[in-house]
Amino acid sequence: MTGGDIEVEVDGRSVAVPEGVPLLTAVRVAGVELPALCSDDRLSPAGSCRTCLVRADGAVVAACVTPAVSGMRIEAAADYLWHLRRDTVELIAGALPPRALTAENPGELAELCRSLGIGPDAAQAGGGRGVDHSHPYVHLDRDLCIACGRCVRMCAEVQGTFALTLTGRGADTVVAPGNGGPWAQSDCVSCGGCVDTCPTGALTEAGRGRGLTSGHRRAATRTTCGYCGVGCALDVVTSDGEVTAVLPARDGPVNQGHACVKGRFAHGYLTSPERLAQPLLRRDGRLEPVPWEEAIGQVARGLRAAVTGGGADCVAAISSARATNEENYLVQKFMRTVVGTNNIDNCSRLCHSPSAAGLTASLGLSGGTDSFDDVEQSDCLLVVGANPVEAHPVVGARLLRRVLHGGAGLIVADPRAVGLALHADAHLRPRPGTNVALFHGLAHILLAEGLADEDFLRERATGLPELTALLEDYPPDRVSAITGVPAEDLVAAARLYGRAERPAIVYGLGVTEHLHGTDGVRSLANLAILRGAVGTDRGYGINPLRGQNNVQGASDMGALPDLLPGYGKVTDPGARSRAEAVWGGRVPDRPGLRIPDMFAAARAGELRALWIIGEDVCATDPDSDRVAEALRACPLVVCNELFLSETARHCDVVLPATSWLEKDGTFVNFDRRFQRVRPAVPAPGETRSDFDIVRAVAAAMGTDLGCPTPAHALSECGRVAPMFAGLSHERLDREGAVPWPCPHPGHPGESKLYAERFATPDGLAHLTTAPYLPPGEQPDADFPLLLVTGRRWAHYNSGSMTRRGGNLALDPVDHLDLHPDDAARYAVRNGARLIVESRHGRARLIARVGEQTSPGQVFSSFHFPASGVNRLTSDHADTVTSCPEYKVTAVRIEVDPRG
Ligand SMILES: Nc1nc2c(c(=O)[nH]1)N[C@H]1C(S)=C(S)[C@@H](COP(=O)(O)OP(=O)(O)OC[C@H]3O[C@@H](n4cnc5c(=O)[nH]c(N)nc54)[C@H](O)[C@@H]3O)O[C@H]1N2
Ligand SMILES: Nc1nc2c(c(=O)[nH]1)N[C@H]1C(S)=C(S)[C@@H](COP(=O)(O)OP(=O)(O)OC[C@H]3O[C@@H](n4cnc5c(=O)[nH]c(N)nc54)[C@H](O)[C@@H]3O)O[C@H]1N2
Ligand SMILES: [Mo]
Repeated sequence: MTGGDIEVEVDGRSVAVPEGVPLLTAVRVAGVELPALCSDDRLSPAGSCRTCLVRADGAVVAACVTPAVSGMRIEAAADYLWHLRRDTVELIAGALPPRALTAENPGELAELCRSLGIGPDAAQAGGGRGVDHSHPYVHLDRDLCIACGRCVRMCAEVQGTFALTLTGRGADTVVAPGNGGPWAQSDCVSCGGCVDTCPTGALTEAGRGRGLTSGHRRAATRTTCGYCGVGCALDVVTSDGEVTAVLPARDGPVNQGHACVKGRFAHGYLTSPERLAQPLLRRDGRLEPVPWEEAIGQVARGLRAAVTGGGADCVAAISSARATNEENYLVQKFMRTVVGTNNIDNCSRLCHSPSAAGLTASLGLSGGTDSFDDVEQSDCLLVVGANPVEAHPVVGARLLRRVLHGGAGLIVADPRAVGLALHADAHLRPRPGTNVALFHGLAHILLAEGLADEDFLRERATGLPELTALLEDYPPDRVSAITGVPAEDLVAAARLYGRAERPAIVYGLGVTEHLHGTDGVRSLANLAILRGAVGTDRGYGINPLRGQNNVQGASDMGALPDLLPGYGKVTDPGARSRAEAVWGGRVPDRPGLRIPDMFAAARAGELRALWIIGEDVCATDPDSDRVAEALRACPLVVCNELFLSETARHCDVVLPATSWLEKDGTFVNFDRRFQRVRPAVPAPGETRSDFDIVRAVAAAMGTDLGCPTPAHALSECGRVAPMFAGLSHERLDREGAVPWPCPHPGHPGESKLYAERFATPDGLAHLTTAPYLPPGEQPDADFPLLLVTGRRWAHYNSGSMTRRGGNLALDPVDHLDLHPDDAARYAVRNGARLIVESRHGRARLIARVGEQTSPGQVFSSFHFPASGVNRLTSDHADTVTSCPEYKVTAVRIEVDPRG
């Protein structure tokens, strides 16, 4: 018994439980399992099905909704109670058609009936209420619905979407989408939670995922999702070498049984007829299938010729944040030791490179400061320039839960009315590109109102006098003029953050993808430092929602032009010699080219070979017409791809690669956890893993790269990078997830950073005094609207995987969101075909009129390369890291005269 526990008696046995828990819990503690068809541990109790009847202090009650009171005497196992419960279950089953209890429908109700000796003939109802099969992934059979409401509560309480309701009366009550129309047109975001909790099979996964038994689940392959950086643990059920279903793991450390439309359902790409199955080689201008040996030979000869002709720095590679740690480790090792150049980068450049640079400068390490489990405990969440409801849905759902049910305050800073903003205590809508002014404005108020932690600032931080002087220029009225955020909202938000006991900052690309993205990250970190809310028990620091499944890992592994595995600088002789000792070769000491510099070098005729591994640069890099120009100018362009992407079309050699469901290795998620990736299905056609491809190219160039398996590669990486020395596949197989830094095998990893000191050279947190500077582009008379680009929930980046499967039905095109005022001004109807032009290029998008964006601002996704959104974006980039200014482009729109 612990403090706050009470004692109750269950069938004569005394048990201790926390006061107020439902009797169902107490009975389970006593070892009696009750049927409970409307109950799910993750949901609030409903007490609607009456199958968990017990007798408590003389009265028969539903155990799931009756709170335990000290000294209560509960009867649970008596025969007469089992009869009562059996009768109730029989009554429920009797209202269903026979198919409810057949072997093809192995749900919780069917299993319960079997265990209670209720035969299939108990279900005799006629049915006739019909089905809703409008949705690509979730199917409803109304006749099997017992109106237990689990799906409705799942949608509201776990997912936070509120898409479902119960309609009808009495025996006709049935689940329905809240909009009253078909499921496919509802607010459902296809997380699959309703299907998971449905006890009867009324809600099932469409297609092969129907009718899974516990046996299927036990035989599943545990892996880590290969879409975004949340790092959901998934159990992949297969049959005949194909994926049948992907189930979120209940013991997944981040997802805790939840998933989203991508990880759970977007695996149709695996078997797409467009999937590349053979290497392709350009001959007479056309890409033609060739045997592997020939393709690899061509790449090896091409790379050697480039080095011979122009030196090692004429070769560059872009490694993939979609690929594993081990693959990224090997790619950078190949470039540094076999080619002899530091020209290696990854898509972190386009994404959170300002986080890496900014957090390192302010606090010392290139990662978020706290685990998400801790962040979730915060009493005040400041979510800045991130839209987790769409881009990190499992995190979005957890944050929403904390706000709606856990009492945390929420401040959202985003120009758009994103999902979380609807539930925020304060929603600040800065003009895109004005973050630095916004954060300085908040800092000004923290200082002015005495909300800074003076002891912390004295002992653990540096730069306060300089910052105090700078902040004089950022009083609320001036900041309001720059950002457009009303001064009183600034004050309200600063007070919420400033007075919270344990505030946490969570942020996204709305901070980084700007001309002054690194200044944005650093001035945001200022707020946590001012409050002493980082590296202490007085807050949960500052945490980027890293984007790709393994973008943290790709950088951790040294797929960067200036940094080695574990973030040793290539210019640091100590770091180089540690790597050289393990690799047995010289490591070049000159930092290499960043992605945009690679393209510039190609256009200038200075790059002779470029190897692109899993990035569709022609679709997703900015000013994409100029990217295509760079590829055309480069004599040898090779890519590893799943599909004939926009980039692959420009390549000389295309190597068909395996994807996350087909390979072995590890990913690092957004809160720095290493987790295992395991092949669930065999590699299709002649595809090979990026790991094997890099090794084969090295072998063809006469070098054995070592690391015969991914497990060897991670171990070797631990020898180069002390912060990963404690990690191995074997350990991760045993423990599931381990965060870095993890310096030795017995070390648990540090989920919270900087408890003792910051990892900066002087051990202090560094406040920045970077002033606000305007964004690279401004609207003017010719280009009067400000375009922000970003994500939609159903698609993933270039869309190469999510466009090939059911997600296409959920969201078939890139839309341009615009405010009704602008729609009226430019005579644009909802759904109109638009031509959008910037100073750099032109795109075609479908108008969506609504109030999510402010007047004068428009928003579009970039998930359909054919729409050409990245033709619009400019080559302005963060002045520190070259991260593109994707979030600010001046555009004009017109309705396409062709209709
Ligand atoms: N469904 C889906 N999920 C994804 C992805 C996907 O493509 N689709 N991609 C993954 C990747 S690679 C990444 S990096 C992450 C990105 O995840 P997020 O960072 O959440 O994504 P974005 O939608 O690009 O941008 C976030 C927000 O920044 C806001 N914003 C723009 N400018 C400003 C500004 O000046 N100030 C402030 N405060 N906010 C601003 C935008 O309005 C937008 O809502 O998502 C990952 N998850
Ligand atoms: N306008 C605009 N553009 C943006 C952004 C924005 O906010 N606005 N965001 C930027 C950001 S944050 C990012 S991260 C980039 C993402 O841009 P990309 O990295 O180009 O996008 P992805 O679609 O994730 O995937 C890249 C390619 O890798 C392939 N692939 C998937 N898995 C594997 C694998 O295991 N091996 C190999 N070899 N290939 C694989 C896919 O088929 C796909 O073609 O986009 C950037 N572009
Ligand atoms: Mo990203």
